[in-house]
Amino acid sequence: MHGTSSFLIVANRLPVDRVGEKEWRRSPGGLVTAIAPVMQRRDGAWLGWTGAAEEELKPFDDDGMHLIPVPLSAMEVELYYEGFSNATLWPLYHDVVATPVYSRVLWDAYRAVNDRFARAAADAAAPGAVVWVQDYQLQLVPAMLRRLRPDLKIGFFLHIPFPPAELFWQLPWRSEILEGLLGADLVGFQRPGGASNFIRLCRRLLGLQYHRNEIYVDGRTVRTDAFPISVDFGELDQMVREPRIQARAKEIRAELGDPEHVLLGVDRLDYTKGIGQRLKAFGELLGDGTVKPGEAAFVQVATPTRERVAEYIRLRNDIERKVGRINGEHGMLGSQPITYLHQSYSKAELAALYCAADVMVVTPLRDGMNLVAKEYVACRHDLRGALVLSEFAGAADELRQAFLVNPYDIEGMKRAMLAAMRATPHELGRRMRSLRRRVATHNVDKWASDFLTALEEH
Ligand code: GDG
Repeated sequence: MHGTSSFLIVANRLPVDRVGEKEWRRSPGGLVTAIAPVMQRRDGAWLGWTGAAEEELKPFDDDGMHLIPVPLSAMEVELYYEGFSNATLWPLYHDVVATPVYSRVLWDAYRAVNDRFARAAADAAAPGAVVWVQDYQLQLVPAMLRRLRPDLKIGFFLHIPFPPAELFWQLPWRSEILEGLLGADLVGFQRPGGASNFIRLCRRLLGLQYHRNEIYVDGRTVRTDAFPISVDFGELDQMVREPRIQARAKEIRAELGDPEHVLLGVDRLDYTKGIGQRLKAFGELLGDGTVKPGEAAFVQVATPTRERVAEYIRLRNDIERKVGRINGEHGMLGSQPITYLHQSYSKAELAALYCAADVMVVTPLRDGMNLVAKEYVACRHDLRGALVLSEFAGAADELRQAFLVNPYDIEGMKRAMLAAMRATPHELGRRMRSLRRRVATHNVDKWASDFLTALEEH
């Protein structure tokens, strides 16, 4: 049995969020923007979970896209999504910055849900269709799908880092995950390092032969490569030229008391993002008198995420205690050095925040790419503003003119934040011009078309 879609995206989540009983809104994020035109051109469909447990919905059309919901029970949300995806794979793939949970119950749920996605994809795809599977929640889908539908062209892209062999080795189901990925014709990573880790593991763990970036398995060739994801540069660049965004940016600075320096962090409240480390560095700058109270304001947007996973509950308590301590020690009546916002915002408000910030502080301990860094660059056509960026973000490969830091080195971060605050307009302009050149020419369209071209040429 086969379906009619000649282009299929398979992802954990559908690209829409529910806004009413039967209404949906396109979720923010570059992936949808980049892929939507391809979907429209090729009679495409998107297969994924709606985000609500125990919900069985028929396929529907929204915003010019054909959407195929895959249901998850409440138990599966707990075991497959919060469990194996976010308490096992997520920390393991991010340098084990939190301890991964290894549990056979979680693994069984992961396998069962991957199997359901593979079957749904096999039913929806037309003969010879191109199927593009996304991210760490679905690493078994490529092989499961190939068994059901050997006629398909299957691509896989991992949005998070792929760890070195020394760490991946811990996973009790390490061979199964590799074999799952090897079902694809093309396996894409954010950085070249991810691709070489993968090749090395296939050789050492499965004894497979390879040549350059091609692995030989069961008489097939699997290609692997880096495809650094990006943002919709044009859309952001245009949006921030609107007077309402510029006016809002001014207003934000005024609301903060018009300090000399506004520093900004925007992250999901995730332990990989190095939020605690950057606040500690900022707190010490205030503590040792290098930065005077009132001279600088730090705005930290920490978007709620994975709120039922134990590590995230711990992290939230830890960050909120840190913010309280720094504000308690260095705040004044009516003015606090850190504005902490555990909320999510509209795209327009985020863009205004980017425009209001003199220093964007992006200091993950490990990050596949980090789109926030690229969004900031896309928003600064005024060539002002400094980007402080962790060497451990994929984005650091491309954004060489940022103030690069090691987030584990608190003194180094203090120096970089200070250098960013004290840089001359001339230096900032020189750096920002070069950063913008990179993001403008390597935008999210290029990412999607590079991947799909490589897949189709395979
Ligand atoms: C994973 C990988 C990789 C944040 N708060 C709000 C909001 N955001 C948006 C940002 C940005 C996105 O969410 C976050 O993307 P990042 O890339 O920074 O990080 P992850 O969520 O961890 O993403 C990462 C990415 O996948 C893509 O491959 O780069 O390495 O970990 O776009 O702007 N958006 C809105 N309101 C918010 O409050 N509207």
